[in-house]
Amino acid sequence: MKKAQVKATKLEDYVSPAFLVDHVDLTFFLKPEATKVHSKLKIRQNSDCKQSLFLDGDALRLDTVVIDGRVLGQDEYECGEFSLSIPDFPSEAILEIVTFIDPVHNTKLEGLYLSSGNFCTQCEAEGFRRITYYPDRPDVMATYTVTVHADQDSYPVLLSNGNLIDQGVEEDGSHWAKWDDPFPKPSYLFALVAGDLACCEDSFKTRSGQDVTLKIFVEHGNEDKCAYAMDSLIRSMKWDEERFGLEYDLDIFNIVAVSDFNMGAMENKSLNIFNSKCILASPDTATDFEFERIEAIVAHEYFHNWTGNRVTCRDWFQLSLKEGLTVYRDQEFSADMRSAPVKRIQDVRTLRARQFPEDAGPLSHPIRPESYIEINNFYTSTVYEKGGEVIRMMAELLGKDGFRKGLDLYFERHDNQAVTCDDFVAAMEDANGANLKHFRLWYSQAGTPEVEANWSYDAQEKTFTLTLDQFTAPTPGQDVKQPLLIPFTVGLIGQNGAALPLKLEGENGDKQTTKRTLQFDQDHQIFTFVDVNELPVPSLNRNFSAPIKLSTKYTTGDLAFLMGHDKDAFSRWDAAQTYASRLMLKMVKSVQEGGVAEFDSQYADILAINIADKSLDPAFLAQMLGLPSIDYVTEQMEVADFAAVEKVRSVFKAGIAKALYGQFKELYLAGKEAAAYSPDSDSAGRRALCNTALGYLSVIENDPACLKLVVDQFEAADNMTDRMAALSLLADIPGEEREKALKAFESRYADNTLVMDKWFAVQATSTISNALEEVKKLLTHSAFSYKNPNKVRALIGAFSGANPARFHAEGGEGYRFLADSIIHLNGINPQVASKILAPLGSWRRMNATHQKMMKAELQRILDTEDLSNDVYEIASKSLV
Ligand code: B3K
Ligand code: ZN
Repeated sequence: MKKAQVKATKLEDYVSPAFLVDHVDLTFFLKPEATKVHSKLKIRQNSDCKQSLFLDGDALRLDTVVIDGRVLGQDEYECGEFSLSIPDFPSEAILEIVTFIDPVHNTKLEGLYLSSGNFCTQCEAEGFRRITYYPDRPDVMATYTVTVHADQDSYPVLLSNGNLIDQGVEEDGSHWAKWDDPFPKPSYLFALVAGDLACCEDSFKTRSGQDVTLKIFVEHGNEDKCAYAMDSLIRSMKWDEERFGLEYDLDIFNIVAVSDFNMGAMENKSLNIFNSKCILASPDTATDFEFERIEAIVAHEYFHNWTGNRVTCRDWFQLSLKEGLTVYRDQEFSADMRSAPVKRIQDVRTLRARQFPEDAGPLSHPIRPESYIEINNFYTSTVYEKGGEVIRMMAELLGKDGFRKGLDLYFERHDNQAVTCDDFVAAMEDANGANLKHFRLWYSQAGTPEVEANWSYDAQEKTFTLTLDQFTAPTPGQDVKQPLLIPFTVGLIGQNGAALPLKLEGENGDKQTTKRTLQFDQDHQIFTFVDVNELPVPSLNRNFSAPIKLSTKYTTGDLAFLMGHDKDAFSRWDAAQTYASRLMLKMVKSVQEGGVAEFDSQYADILAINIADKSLDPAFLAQMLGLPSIDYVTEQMEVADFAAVEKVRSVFKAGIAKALYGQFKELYLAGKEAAAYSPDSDSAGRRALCNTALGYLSVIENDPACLKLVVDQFEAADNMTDRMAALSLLADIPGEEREKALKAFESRYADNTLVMDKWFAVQATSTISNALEEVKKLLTHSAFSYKNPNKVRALIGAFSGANPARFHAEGGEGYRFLADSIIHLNGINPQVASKILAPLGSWRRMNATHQKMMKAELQRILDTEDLSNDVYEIASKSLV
């Protein structure tokens, strides 16, 4: 295999930098094909022994190297493909380097590149080395001064981090701006933008009275789509002050939205750069889900100013230090802005859909990985979402105030430093006098713990005994697992639905708590509750207190009871998920054994009770009515059969629809009476319920009245949420209406590239049998481009990642299509190529025929000439 020479970076090999940089002075002369970068670094030695100065570089053309004013000869340094090293570097010196780069041909979108003709940057994790030679590692923190020269007509807006301190115009038609960032930062937080952009402006007064100018820059014509992002930013700033006492620290905060971006957004100090998808929204172009996502991502990036920028990571193995913590913070923010239980349910859905499979597959890694080939491959659901869960568990164990004390101490100790996950946990411990030694295992142990809960009730003794067993299956490189400290929140529910008191055996006093978090930290542990006066139904892992897979001996009666009575909204919803999956798996089994898939109408009866309960929040009810995904159900099978689950799920859905036809019609019509569109949480919840009801009605076969409801909604909708909801239902119903709607949508939004992404995705995820053929045709559509990550994700990513039954089609054509796409993208944008590879790695869960086909495609990818490290790492790990 040609890639044998690739070297992994290991956490255990970490050594502190030999040289530090105190100040960086950069001057850019921007030209699309040959930008000149003059870098002036104030460098000092950081170790006692004399060493060479080693600088990272990638795709740079070196012009000059100067030390303290003296130009070096070519024999005084070594310039390799990815480095520049200077032997015998003085203990302190000013190093100047001039390089040239080629932004217009930078299709990797890392470093400095052009998006719709505007210059922009992406440096995390290792993009700065594609701008100039530098010790490109997060533990080298420096202050920056940046001067940007560019043609004034083409690039009237010139931005970088920090404050604008000077600007001017030259006689040759160019102009310049000088920016100064007083906060020391690692190179990955550097940013530069130059372009012809429109600006929306607002302001914020911090708690201590500082006025901050807020600006959002967008391509001309999009000025009317910034209001929600701006409002989200202001609410985030306020929330962070109130919840965590964290204030913004400069007079200016800029956001720039660009069309070509590898991910959602980037938290560069005071100059956040966003994928336009995560900024632009209007009722006519964005769905409620997108409004909510914009709010969360704007908040997430803003929150990084403290958790990530002021205190950053020592090395990339510590990525979860900033990402897990910031995910937790943005989740808490959204929970406060919207319905907290619904937010929790959505977050768990995401965790189960993305992180659980990752942790159960070939790419499983701890939230603090120990080795990587390409760090960009580790911006994973594990590091982010499971990392967020680990922070949440700490907050649960220490309590809200304890967690706040820990965070305060963390900032007090580490402001302006690059630190480790251990430093974070130590601050939590020290601020609370707690011992989190055992808890730390969550950072180093991969895999999702499987917890089995058993119980018994002794009516005579009035005791309830809960027995918990935990097991974590081996993951690559970790054969033996230890028991984790799992905060396991429980409640006991009496027959009439009342919460019973929870008193553990041997406990003093009359604890009257009805909800408590058990510290479950052994392989096998027994908890005995006393004074339990009646046979209860236990409610377990409430609010998803730990990221585990729970198996219980609940009877269907218990599940039905919890679906109607559990006061913990998450557990109430989860009972529905468990119940529905169980029924569907039973149906699959019966089909596989040659029988028929029969719908058990008892499930519909319990949903009917929920629908009739007018005290339920519509957003929550919509979640209760939402069925577990095909992936979620299939994951519980020993050998995955996506086609069977898809079929059974649609029978199940149709069964509910028929049984509750009247209720759904009523819900739908009641929801439709709502007032004019507003993106707020309550209105969005009403729409979610209404569209869920429509979703059920749409699967009632041979009922033209139902189909008409969908078509009418599509045609009459005054907002994108309703229009898109109807379109995605129509996309699953072959026929004239489908084609008509897709055409109408296409011509209405032909000029809106973001909306066209939705049009691509809705076709890529359609359940119609020839979805792949359609996707292939769409590759030649004028709005599609392999160079734009959003387009690739909307069409290729959505097909392979969110249309499991078509992707795993019998003949293997889905696999071939994905491999072809990855091979093509490898030469354009390796980061995007490797991000869509994961579905091919799930071969172990398939039958032998599929396994063979999937492995062959992985091998074909590995045999590709000039394979990037990004793709090589994921493909090779997926194949073993
Ligand atoms: N920190 C960035 C992600 C960078 C990804 C680099 N491949 C956005 C975020 O997590 O906020
Ligand atoms: Zn982040």
